[in-house]
Amino acid sequence: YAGETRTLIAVKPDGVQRRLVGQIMQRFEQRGFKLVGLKMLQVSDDLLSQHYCELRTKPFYPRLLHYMTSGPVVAMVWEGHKVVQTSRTMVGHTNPAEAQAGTVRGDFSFHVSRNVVHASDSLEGAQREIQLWFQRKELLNWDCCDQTITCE
Ligand code: DGT
Ligand code: DGI
Repeated sequence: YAGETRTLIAVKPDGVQRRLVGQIMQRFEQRGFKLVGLKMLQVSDDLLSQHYCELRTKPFYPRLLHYMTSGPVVAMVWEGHKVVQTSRTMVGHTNPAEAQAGTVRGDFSFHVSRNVVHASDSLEGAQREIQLWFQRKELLNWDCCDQTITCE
């Protein structure tokens, strides 16, 4: 299972403040994905400027930085078959007003400025973000006891 797809999921400060961490993690666990990295951190401006490099020129960028540094974030790396695209589906549309019920954003939020969770949006993005947020030694390779049950 080395080389299996991985993605970065982060519970943003509003999600931590609202005590949604457990419920969000539970959704990824029950879907069958494997947790390979987990930490709580106060995110730095430097990390965010790299993480959101494509949004640096947006009018809402200063507010986005302020929000993302307003409290702790819980960052995790999940592994599994097509985990990047499946977790985007689980997280829902960037704008919670357009997110389907049953998604994290569709169930727990209503405004784009406080959308509870981050999920990498492409394979390349996921690789870049995981390297940015986690050191190699913080990611664990381990055998999940159900991995021959949940997929071929
Ligand atoms: P504007 O000029 O007020 O229409 O909005 P922009 O283009 O300066 O900034 P943008 O793209 O963040 O805002 C789109 C709309 O969403 C805008 O009407 C105001 C609302 N909005 C976006 N982000 C936030 C936010 O963080 N807080 C609040 N209160 N409203 C926001
Ligand atoms: O990958 P996503 O988080 O779904 O979406 P993105 O990379 O386009 O945007 C990153 C974050 O920026 C998003 O989770 C919330 C914030 N954002 C996006 N559009 C707006 C915004 N924040 C505000 N305040 N206003 C926006 O229009």
